[in-house]
Amino acid sequence: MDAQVFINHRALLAKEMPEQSLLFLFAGAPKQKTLDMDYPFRVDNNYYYMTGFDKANQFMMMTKLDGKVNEWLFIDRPDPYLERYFGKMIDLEEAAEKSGIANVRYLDRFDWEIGRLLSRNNFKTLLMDFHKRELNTVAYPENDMCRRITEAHPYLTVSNIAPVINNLRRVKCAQEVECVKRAIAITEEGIKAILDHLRPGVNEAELQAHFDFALTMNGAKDNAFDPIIAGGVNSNVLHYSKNDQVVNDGDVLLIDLGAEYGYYAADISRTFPVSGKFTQEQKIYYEAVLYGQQKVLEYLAPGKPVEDTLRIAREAIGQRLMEAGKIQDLKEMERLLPHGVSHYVGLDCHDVGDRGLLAPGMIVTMEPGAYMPELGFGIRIEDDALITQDGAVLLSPTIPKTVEEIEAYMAARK
Ligand SMILES: [Mn+2]
Repeated sequence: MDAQVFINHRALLAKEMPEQSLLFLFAGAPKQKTLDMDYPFRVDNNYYYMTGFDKANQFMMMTKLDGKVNEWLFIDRPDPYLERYFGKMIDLEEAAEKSGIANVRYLDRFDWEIGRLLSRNNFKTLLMDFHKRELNTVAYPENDMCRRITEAHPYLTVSNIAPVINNLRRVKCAQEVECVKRAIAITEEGIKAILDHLRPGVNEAELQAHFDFALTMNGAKDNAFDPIIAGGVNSNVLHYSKNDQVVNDGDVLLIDLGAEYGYYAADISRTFPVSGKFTQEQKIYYEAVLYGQQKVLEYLAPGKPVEDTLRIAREAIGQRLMEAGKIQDLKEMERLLPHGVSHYVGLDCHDVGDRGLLAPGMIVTMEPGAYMPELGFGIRIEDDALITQDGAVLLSPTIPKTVEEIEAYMAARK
């Protein structure tokens, strides 16, 4: 993505900062896995959103003083010893050019910079990004920084900037939409690889391997989340992720997965017949869920509350299932479809921000389902939609979805 994307994000953030405030965002620290090995590092999403940088241990600082905004980025000082082991490190000029941030400094200059800044200016508010899940957050760099600064400057009021950034992240610019579209296109290749190898007797783990292989071969570095690859009764477990069972003739395979591209997620679900043909009963439920998704897509538009998609999906699916004599009362849909039908998609697969009214540039999922443990199968169909000026467009239109498309695809396999 261009530096301009991140410059724009920071300009939006600057507008939301109170006067006389100081703000920090941290890239995050690697997590230890074994003695001298870390887990693969994944940058903090809010930090990435504002800087475009993905290296560990760095941080960004912004100040707003009498209407004037200044930006700093603190990065590691290049070290020939470390470069010998891990490759070339970025220097001040490169970092400034890549981020559009005027004041790039090495981390070892921070104490001097912050001391000078705080002693010469009248700050009132310290803005930190407190969005972590764990209660025991002592180890997070934002906690440590907050403690150090407020101990030396106890007059500062600490405020959480996370909700502000989270709400900014709901509306995507064109380049962000492109990243999600690319993630979806790669996911489509992975789903087709699963379809190509789906047959009775295959293990869910093998299907996952084919998916992962397609992701790598098509330019994705990671899954956006742990894939759900669930055959038969496992399709009723909403967040099944063991993915280690054999799938059988006559069963369905429910997959819910997505590639990550440029740190943006895709989130797609499909339900396929293991044998290549749905049973009559599976087909009735499948087409009811598909109808529910169609109704959700028709509903999506600016100004509509995102929360309403669950009601719309339940009514549409319930109506079809009642016509087919499968349920007697719409109320039964609360049991058949117990989960939400729409969430935002972006840097987080379940993307952040208040769940209010839809607006152009938001990307949301449409993921109705129906789960029937008593029948041995569950159905979920999920696609991602971009909210436009007057409605919504499907971002994943070419992944086989109707009964006819799926059966034709499977029949045409070698
Ligand atoms: Mn989803």
